Amino acid sequence: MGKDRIFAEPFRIKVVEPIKMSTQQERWGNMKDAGYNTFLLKSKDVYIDLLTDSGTSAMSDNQWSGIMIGDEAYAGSENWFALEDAVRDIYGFKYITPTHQGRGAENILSTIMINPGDYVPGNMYFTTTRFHQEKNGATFVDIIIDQAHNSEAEDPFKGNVDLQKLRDLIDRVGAEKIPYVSLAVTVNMAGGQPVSMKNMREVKELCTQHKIPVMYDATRCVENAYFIQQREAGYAAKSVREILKEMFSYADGCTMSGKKDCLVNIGGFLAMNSEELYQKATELVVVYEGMPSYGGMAGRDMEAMARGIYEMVDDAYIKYRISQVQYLGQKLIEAGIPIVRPVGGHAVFLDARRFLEHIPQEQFPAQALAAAIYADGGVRTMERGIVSAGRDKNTGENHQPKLELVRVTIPRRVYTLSHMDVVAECIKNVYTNRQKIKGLKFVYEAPQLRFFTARFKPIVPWEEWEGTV
Ligand code: PM9
Repeated sequence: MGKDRIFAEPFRIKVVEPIKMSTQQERWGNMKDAGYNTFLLKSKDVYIDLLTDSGTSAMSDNQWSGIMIGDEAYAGSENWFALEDAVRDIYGFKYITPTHQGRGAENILSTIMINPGDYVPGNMYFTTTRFHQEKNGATFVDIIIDQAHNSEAEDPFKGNVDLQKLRDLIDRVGAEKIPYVSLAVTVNMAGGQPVSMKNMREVKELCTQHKIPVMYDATRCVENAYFIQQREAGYAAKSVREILKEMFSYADGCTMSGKKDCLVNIGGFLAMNSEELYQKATELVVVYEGMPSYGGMAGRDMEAMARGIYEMVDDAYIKYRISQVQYLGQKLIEAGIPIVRPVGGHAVFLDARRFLEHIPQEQFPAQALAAAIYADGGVRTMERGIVSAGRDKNTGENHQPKLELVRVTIPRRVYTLSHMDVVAECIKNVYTNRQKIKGLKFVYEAPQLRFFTARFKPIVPWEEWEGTV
């Protein structure tokens, strides 16, 4: 966003999808029926859906026209070659294995690279990523800078790796026990925070010295590239596309959830430069995903993704995308709402510890806050705190992340600035009524990735209040 300049969506709206307002009373009831878990709400009962930016993008007319030329041959679809070309062109890797979504790529990568007893360092955990690493016998080691765990620390590149932490791990366990470094650009669980180009270069240099591959989680790499353009010296005149190319020159491969940056509703891939690794990935993709020329995607989905990849690097689009998130963040900052600073790329993250100081972490304040926001304004958000962090695989004890957050996630090209105003009003009203929110306890907890399906009930009844819509 140009300094203090007004901005608007760089598109016109051609098709609309009506959304329904519910009553306050209905929403308190829906929340109880969903066990205070926003994942378990019905979409039809949600007014503004900010659960996730994953698979929720609005596709362009160009992408929809691509859907009509889907080549649904079982093997060798034309759309696969379009997707392969687009990934090679924009991400720069030699070999691409398509998957149905990001975790399909994580499954294959973890299976082919990890041996039991290995350690995988990464810049903060992500739920599905760590799950697949642990399932294959590795221990995840967090090597992100300390500031990333502090919601109030203002740092332009809060996703950076602390190189000393990486060196210490190499000294402690030996490079041969580290199959790869997992580098997320941007870092979802830290608040959508970027990694600087300098840091990527340094991580690669250190890893090269020790013959450790660097694999990116490229899920939101375009957002990372935009932050580099805006914040890192020497990049202001470069396009996001050029910046991406340099970012990937410091990686040996990446996993990708196409459901985010690539502006599609389904799809993903694993990409790499090593032919040997590609051979192994090809052997597994047929087991878990499908032919190496579709990997769980329909031909039409691959075409939409190939076209989305070119749209995502349009500088006007990405500027709008991030500006919309900043707009909401700024409104909340002005209202004195505690949020993660600086505002990240895909979402505004509320700091539930400071929002609900009266609820201890073991009573799931972020879970309770997400439930309250839905009940107030029909706005659906996601817990990203102790529930998402799950349990330690060895001790069975809850992980206790320093960040106890609610993610207010903005889908791409879906909502307008007016929707952001409504969301801000809702969160402000919840803040006013925050003492009425009480802690929760588990009614059901799945053994893995529990946040998706867990059910809760209040420890003491909540005093319900009048909401904003
Ligand atoms: N992220 C999100 O809402 C989807 C549901 S929560 C598990 O943020 C990263 C950084 C992600 C991510 C999904 C995946 C997995 C990998 N890395 O959902 O399997 O944010 O396509 O991607 C979600 P898939």
